[in-house]
Amino acid sequence: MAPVIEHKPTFCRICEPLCGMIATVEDGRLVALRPDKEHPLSAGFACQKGIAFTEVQNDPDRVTTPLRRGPNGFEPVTWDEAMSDIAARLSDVLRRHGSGGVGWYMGNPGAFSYAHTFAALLFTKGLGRHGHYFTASSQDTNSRLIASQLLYGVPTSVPIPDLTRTDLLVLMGANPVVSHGSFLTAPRIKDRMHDIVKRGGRVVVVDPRRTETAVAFEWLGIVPDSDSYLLLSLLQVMFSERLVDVDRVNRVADGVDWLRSLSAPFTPERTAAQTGIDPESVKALARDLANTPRAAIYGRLGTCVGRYGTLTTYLIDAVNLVAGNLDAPGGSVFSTMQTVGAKWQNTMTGAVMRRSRRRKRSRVSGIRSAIGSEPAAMMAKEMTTPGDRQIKAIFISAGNPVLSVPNGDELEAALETLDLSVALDFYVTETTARCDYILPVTTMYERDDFPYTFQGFQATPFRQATEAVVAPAGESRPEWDIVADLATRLRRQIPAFAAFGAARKGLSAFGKSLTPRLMIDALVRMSQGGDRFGLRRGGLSLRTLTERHPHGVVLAPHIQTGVLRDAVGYLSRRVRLVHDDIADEVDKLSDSGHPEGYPLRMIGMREPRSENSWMHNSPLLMRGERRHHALMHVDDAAELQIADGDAVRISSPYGEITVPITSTKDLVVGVVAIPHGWGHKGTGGWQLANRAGGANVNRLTSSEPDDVESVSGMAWLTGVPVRVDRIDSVSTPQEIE
Ligand SMILES: Nc1nc2c(c(=O)[nH]1)N[C@H]1C(S)=C(S)[C@@H](COP(=O)(O)OP(=O)(O)OC[C@H]3O[C@@H](n4cnc5c(=O)[nH]c(N)nc54)[C@H](O)[C@@H]3O)O[C@H]1N2
Ligand SMILES: Nc1nc2c(c(=O)[nH]1)N[C@H]1C(S)=C(S)[C@@H](COP(=O)(O)OP(=O)(O)OC[C@H]3O[C@@H](n4cnc5c(=O)[nH]c(N)nc54)[C@H](O)[C@@H]3O)O[C@H]1N2
Ligand code: SF4
Ligand SMILES: [Mo]
Repeated sequence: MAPVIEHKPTFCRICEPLCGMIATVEDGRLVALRPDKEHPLSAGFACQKGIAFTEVQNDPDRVTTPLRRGPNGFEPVTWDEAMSDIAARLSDVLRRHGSGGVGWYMGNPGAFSYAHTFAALLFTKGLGRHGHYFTASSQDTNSRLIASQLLYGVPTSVPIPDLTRTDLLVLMGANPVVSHGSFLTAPRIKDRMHDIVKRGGRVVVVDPRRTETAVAFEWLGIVPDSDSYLLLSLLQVMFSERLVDVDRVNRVADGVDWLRSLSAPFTPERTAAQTGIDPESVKALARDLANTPRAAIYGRLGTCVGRYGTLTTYLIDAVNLVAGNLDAPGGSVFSTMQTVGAKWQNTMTGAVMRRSRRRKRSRVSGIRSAIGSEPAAMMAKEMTTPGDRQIKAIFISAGNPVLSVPNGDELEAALETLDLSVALDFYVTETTARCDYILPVTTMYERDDFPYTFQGFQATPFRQATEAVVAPAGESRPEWDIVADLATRLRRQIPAFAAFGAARKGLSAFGKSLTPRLMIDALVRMSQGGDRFGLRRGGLSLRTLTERHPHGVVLAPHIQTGVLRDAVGYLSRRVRLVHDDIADEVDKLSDSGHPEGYPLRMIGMREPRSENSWMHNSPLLMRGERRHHALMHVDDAAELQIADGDAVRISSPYGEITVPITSTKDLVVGVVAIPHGWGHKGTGGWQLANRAGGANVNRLTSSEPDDVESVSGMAWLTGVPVRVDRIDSVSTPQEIE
């Protein structure tokens, strides 16, 4: 019989542009992915990772049955065996330690599945008040979210550059040519940036590395972790040269004078020593930002993961505000879903989040909760530090924290001390290999989806939803189903789960099941373009989206501006600039010394053919014997007599790794760039990844409470002091100390 071949429009959920894809499905099996030419925004673009996902989907190393770890390694078990043992052991932990004995870590791919996000929340909130919740965000975005909470009263109001209209885009600590944009959903982002130049505008990249983005546009090199100094100087120049329309700013914000005094000491002449940027360039940039009618400054990972991530992010927004670019066309804008009642939702969310921050602190570090989560850098210590709320059972979904969180070795060891550890993943990784169970989950093409998390970051208002394009492989299950199963098994013990079970039962009498899909459908219907449950003919619902707009639909050519009052969650509806946290961070700037013996600074580097740690098993992406390597400036390499390809030892005060060096002129002198997500070492089942190996850069980063950014609990991942030694000349670690 001839095979049945179908071509199904859907979209990629590896990274944030969510490029349109056509999935070729042959007899129910995904055999190819190609870019969707009919997608209004990605218009026939997809990157190598997106195409290579077929290899993940059909990977022979993929886990498709539940695995239990025994004395001889992992062995397959039935779902029922796995779930009843997990439920029994979890019950036991709950009985003995309460909800404070349980933790959940949700990694980055979790954010791309609305049902997964709901599942993790249902579980941790349902268990009780004392549970521990960690996410990849404390290595990624929490400083951004907390800066928003301070300024606008609500963490989810995050301004993005108005990419399609701006004439001056200043990128700080972002490399969208490789990352494809983050906290900024804009397919073909490189083309959109070239459009800026084509219409006579500029793109300026402030980065310690002359990145792929900087090469294509203008580069302003900066010393790692010194962005706060640069931003304070930009403010200082704007105020002192009277480039600020103070009345206009006063109309929307409280504390402009405070901000002026805060920045006053930081003249460009004073901060040049820290940033390495000459004062004239700083002044020119300040003038351009203030005088260009459509200008925006945008920061991302590089500005979020330094020692002052919240301060830096706050200052980015402050510069946008003071320069007159916040909430203005072509400036830094709020891309909202325009949901009915959003203003009051922001007020409520803001109040809840601020309350949770006042009340909840990380047990080990004392750091306040950030959007309901704790710093993942503390996860290992939460497992090993005795006392009330010590973690005894952990669930890890869509994450590889052994490679992604500071001090992976510590976490690896801590996992072995637990009473129960369960991974929801489709690979045996450096992390899941340390768990008692691996529960096989569906991939993105095996589930329906609506990219809820990214709606607020759309550079062009857009909606797309998808049904699953293939059935789950083997015995894989969606995360939601796994959590719902567990909740049912624990319903006698946990009141919230009993209520959840009752609600599910009640709804099933009406032929409906209680799923997150119901909520997402309601959201689509009540937001921009939605059908308002039938009140607006031709409007959108999840069903009409997938049926009538399989390639997605653009809702408006541009983001609406003039929405600041609604984006603000404070009842005053005004931006709040005055914060003790910010003043304290500015005070700390001056005592940020550099430990002796570590003259260089480490930064991260994303690669076009990696996605954090989890795509190194794809032959397409690993072709050409790809290996892990670090970049160093030619002058630094010459001084240390390091030749290209030499393996070197890189040490920080916290640990050391060995990695080959490639020298380059595209770095600020004194900087070493090292990609993360490597360090596959054979504990996992991904054979190709293991052969490629590499080093875990998070051996160089610190999980000490004092090294975590104190306002938002962010891991400190950039600007870490390091030294580089030739292998033949390395002294022993004791001598280094
Ligand atoms: N190909 C690929 N794409 C990805 C990913 C991937 O692993 N591979 N990961 C995805 C994820 S999870 C995320 S969060 C996004 C991140 O998206 P981006 O933030 O755009 O990506 P990064 O490459 O991490 O960019 C950070 C930049 O900051 C610079 N930098 C480091 N320290 C400093 C500093 O102190 N100051 C300044 N000004 N710059 C600094 C680095 O040199 C780097 O160029 O990318 C996503 N896209
Ligand atoms: N030094 C340093 N460390 C970093 C960074 C850095 O730049 N430098 N970047 C940080 C950032 S921005 C991030 S986001 C984190 C990422 O950190 P993590 O999210 O902890 O790790 P990932 O490598 O993204 O691993 C994702 C895991 O999810 C699995 N997976 C993929 N899709 C699904 C799915 O649909 N469901 C489930 N259940 N599992 C799935 C994969 O197999 C893999 O095991 O790393 C952070 N760590
Ligand atoms: S850029 Fe990101 S979303 Fe687009 S195809 Fe590549 S991995 Fe997928
Ligand atoms: Mo990330």
